[in-house]
Amino acid sequence: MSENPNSRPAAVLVAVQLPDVTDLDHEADLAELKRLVDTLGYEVIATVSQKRPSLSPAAVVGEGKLKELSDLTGGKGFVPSGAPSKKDKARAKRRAIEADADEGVEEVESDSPESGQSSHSPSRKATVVVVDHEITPSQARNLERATGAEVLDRTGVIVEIFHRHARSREAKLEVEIARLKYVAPRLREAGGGGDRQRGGIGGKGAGESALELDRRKIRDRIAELREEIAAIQKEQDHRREARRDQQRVALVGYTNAGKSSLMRALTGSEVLVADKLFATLDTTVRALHPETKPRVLVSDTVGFIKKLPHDLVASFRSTLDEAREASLLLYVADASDPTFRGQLEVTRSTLGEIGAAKIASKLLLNKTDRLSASERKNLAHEFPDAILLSAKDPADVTRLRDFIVHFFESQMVEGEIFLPYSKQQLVSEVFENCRVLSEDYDEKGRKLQVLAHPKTLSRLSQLTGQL
Ligand SMILES: Nc1nc2c(ncn2[C@@H]2O[C@H](COP(=O)(O)OP(=O)(O)OP(=O)(O)O)[C@@H](O)[C@H]2O)c(=O)[nH]1
Ligand SMILES: [Mg+2]
Repeated sequence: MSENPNSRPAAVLVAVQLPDVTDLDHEADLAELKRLVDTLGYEVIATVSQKRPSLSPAAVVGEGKLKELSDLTGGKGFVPSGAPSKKDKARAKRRAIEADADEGVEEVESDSPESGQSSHSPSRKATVVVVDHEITPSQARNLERATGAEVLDRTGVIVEIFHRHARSREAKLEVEIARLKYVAPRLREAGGGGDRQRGGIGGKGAGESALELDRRKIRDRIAELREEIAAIQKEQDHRREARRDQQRVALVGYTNAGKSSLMRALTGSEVLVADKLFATLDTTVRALHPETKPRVLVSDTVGFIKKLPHDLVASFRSTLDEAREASLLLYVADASDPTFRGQLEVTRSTLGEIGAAKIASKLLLNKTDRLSASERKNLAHEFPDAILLSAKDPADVTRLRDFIVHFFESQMVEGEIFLPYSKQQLVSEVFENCRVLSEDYDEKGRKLQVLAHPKTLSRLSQLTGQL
């Protein structure tokens, strides 16, 4: 699809540093946006940043900065008065997201741009402007008209990455809903302006009805998608129901922290590991390997990020259910990232929002192979309860596995299950869900001394008719 696979479209980042944001946080935000934009397949050639008490309602940055920005894109540098021209509209419509360039993206070093300045390579003009805030449709349109470039905000970038990375049917459907929700309000304003221009004073009604039609189509499509998702989720609910009292642990955390790498190491599965943001959008559940008796199921989940739009989080229901229903949450953090403490906060608050804050958890400070011995020592001191590890170190993974196994063992209780000869078909169920310590037979049936989770014991007792 891309015209020239060797040249990635050039993008410029735009950000306002609000009064309550420190220089360090501002730079970290921009570095993260740069990674997001890079994951999307653009090359960031410049950053325009400005300190302001609030976003300019017209075009995010002030007039002077807007001019500076437009020099980088080859635009007019101001918002022309009057309705947008046909050319403007065509440009605005053309999504600069055709390039399917999400393969082979290299890691971006975070050469954070300096606050309040712009850095640029004069060799080529940017065709995309990415704003590090959620902006209104009219701000987006004004920026588009002043710069002549495609304008995306942070949410738009994340939605597009999700769109590219979704693999399972459910993830694809969920992303389509998020995209439609994101596009719908923008359609309202972009379409409104154009229609008024075309129809003159009397044409407004006709224009709006065309718009209404679009909005109705979007609503219908969303309803259709929701139905399809509901059917898929019903199936998943059945599957989850079957796993209900199995021992479950979920890997949760910021995007790129190393959740999938740990999933691979713990379960021997071939889940996707990539140095991209939001590599994983589908939930995977696998048994801890080598297998334990009873089995422990490990789930890999979608990563979190700062300023992740709420409905986008909520849409990943199955991944969140995995976290909510786990008995143990492993909070994975990339300890080699200087901003990991802030990332951990995002993880904690997002999990809090979905009602998973009370679940037993363990902090895993990952990627310690990238740290010096003294950095590791300081971290161990700062986080005395955490496990410091590297997903790449088999000895560390074994330690983690031991921790998981012990966690579940400590919850198990000893009990007795009596299986009458008429219920021998349940024997495999018992062996799958319990650790059998001893067996005895009498004339009525089989007596098993087991170690199991209390919930499992009571369910099995019900099945065998002892309760
Ligand atoms: N050096 C080092 N790199 C690691 C470690 N763990 C993961 N990585 C690398 O970090 C990058 C991200 O790893 P993933 O396992 O895909 O991260 P994730 O948390 O699943 O990320 P998302 O699915 O995008 O949310 C990959 O390039 C991994 O190879 C580690 O312990 N040490
Ligand atoms: Mg992953």
